[in-house]
Amino acid sequence: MRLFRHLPVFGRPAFRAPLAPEIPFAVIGDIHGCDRLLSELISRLERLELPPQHVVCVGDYIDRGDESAAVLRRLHRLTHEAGVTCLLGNHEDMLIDFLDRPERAGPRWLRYGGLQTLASFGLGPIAETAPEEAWRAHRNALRLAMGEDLEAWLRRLPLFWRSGNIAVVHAGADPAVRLSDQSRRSLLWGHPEFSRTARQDGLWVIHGHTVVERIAHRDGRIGIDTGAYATGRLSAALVSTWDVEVIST
Ligand SMILES: [Mn+2]
Repeated sequence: MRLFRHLPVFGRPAFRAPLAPEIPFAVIGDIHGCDRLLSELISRLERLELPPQHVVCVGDYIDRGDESAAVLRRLHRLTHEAGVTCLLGNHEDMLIDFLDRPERAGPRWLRYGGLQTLASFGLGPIAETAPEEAWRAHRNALRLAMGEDLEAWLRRLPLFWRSGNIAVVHAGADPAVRLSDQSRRSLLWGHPEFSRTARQDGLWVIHGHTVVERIAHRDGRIGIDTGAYATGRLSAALVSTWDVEVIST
């Protein structure tokens, strides 16, 4: 993706809100193995008359859809260029956990769609009840198929990104806690108070993880996961001062 150097104002806003980013940016929602949708959305962002200066992906690149390996490789490539940040999602966290302790983390990962990710890297299925050696063999095969660079990149993904009065996180945040003090669990899996209580510090939170029918704002929260895997609709929120515009596949 080329480096964007344009002024803000993308087009007609989906809604207006007192957002004050340092630069205009785009946030891409949960991809879940839908590489063709990701490719289409990125092309559309690049073709905008005034493209965003930065692109943030909220995590959950893998599982459920069939093209997880292709999504990871595309995002890995993109982050070598300026202006793209990929956050860690709970699904990537489960993959890393699987690499670290396959017999413990593997069965749970399968229940979250891990088989599709294994298949996308050319690995056959494995049963939740498989013996420890089988889990370790599968881990070794996945590690080989991924390659060192991709694994190292995954392990370095940040938990949040911030610009001005806006934070981008995967799932949510504890409204009573500063962004820099959030627990890993709140950011990756959400917090029970997140959807119930407005923050008092003026920080806006853009997030994925929970599927929404329409991208809107409520009490300082903007959810952008439009359920690409099930709906075919992958969305980007284009954020500039006071404006959010939405582009969906
Ligand atoms: Mn998630």
